[in-house]
Amino acid sequence: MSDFSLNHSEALERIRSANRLVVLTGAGISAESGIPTFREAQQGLWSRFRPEELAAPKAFQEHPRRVLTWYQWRIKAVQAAHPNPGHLALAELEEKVSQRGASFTLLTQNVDLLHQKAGSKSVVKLHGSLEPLVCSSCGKPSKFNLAGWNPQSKLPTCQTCRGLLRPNVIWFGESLDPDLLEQAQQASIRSDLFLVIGTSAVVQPAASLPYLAAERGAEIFEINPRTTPITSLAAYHFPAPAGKILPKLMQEAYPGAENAQ
Ligand code: BV8
Ligand code: ZN
Repeated sequence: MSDFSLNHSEALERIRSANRLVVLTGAGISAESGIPTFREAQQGLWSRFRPEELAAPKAFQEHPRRVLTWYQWRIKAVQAAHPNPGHLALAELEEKVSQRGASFTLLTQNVDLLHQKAGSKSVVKLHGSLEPLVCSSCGKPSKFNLAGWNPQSKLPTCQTCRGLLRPNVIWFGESLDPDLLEQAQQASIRSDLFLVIGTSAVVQPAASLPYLAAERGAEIFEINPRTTPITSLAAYHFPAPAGKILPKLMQEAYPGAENAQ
């Protein structure tokens, strides 16, 4: 564990006084909502596949039924899930930061829309969202309900061009939306405080964003029960689950905050 340059009260002061606060979240912030993290999503039935072998265009071309069944399993997990105190605390933090005229940007790698459900407003969905499905040929969004699809029945197709429907996510080997990536990079470069929460920080180009921030002098805080490549960059590492530590941080930084535990 590398030593951290800030003590706890200094960390709280930074959160209270940041002018341009950016947060990058990964699957870990949804773990306490019962959604398996990306690495854990390879449980049981899926354990014989690596995420890169399911969340990729080649997998969809060669085994569309397998890929859609995996996404159906993930969509059902998300439909059964609710925002946890970590999501709610981030929505509260955004409100507090905006109230004092400072800027707050939430960059998420997650595709479960739980930040939006928790009330977060300025969310940049770097990797898209599980629904609505879109046509893999013409890109048209579809209202098709994958959760209710029978995996033994015919593959869902586009009503306009008969192309196969797919989740509206960015797969490995697919480029992120250039405008969203630019927005995320600009926010990171301008940030003075950058929180990295619940990500193993291996997937590019999202994992490069904290480095962009640090290069320009931003302070990096990390919330993760484990260490990651980012930990060595962090001025402060909270080695705890986000759903526990974020409400606590909010309570300490803003006594009387709503979502405190
Ligand atoms: C691209 C959507 C250009 C789909 C996902 C360098 C530059 C550019 C690209 C690459 C590069 N090097 C390699 C690449 C290729 C690739 C890549 O990064 N590969 C990795 C494996 C090395 N990148 C791409 O393909 C990207 N495209 O760059 O386009 C291009 C074009 C053609 C050819 C080359 C390049 C697209 C990447 C996006 C992929 N899509 N998701 C879907 O969800 O189905 S990525 C997916 O995996 C997630 O969205 C997420 O981003 C990632 C998983 O990461 P995490 O969120 O961190 O989750 P993980 O389970 O790993 O970790 C959870 C963490 O939480 C752990 O640390 C754990 O300790 C912690 N935790 C657990 N519980 C808690 C907790 N923390 C807090 N509280 C808790 N309670
Ligand atoms: Zn179509």
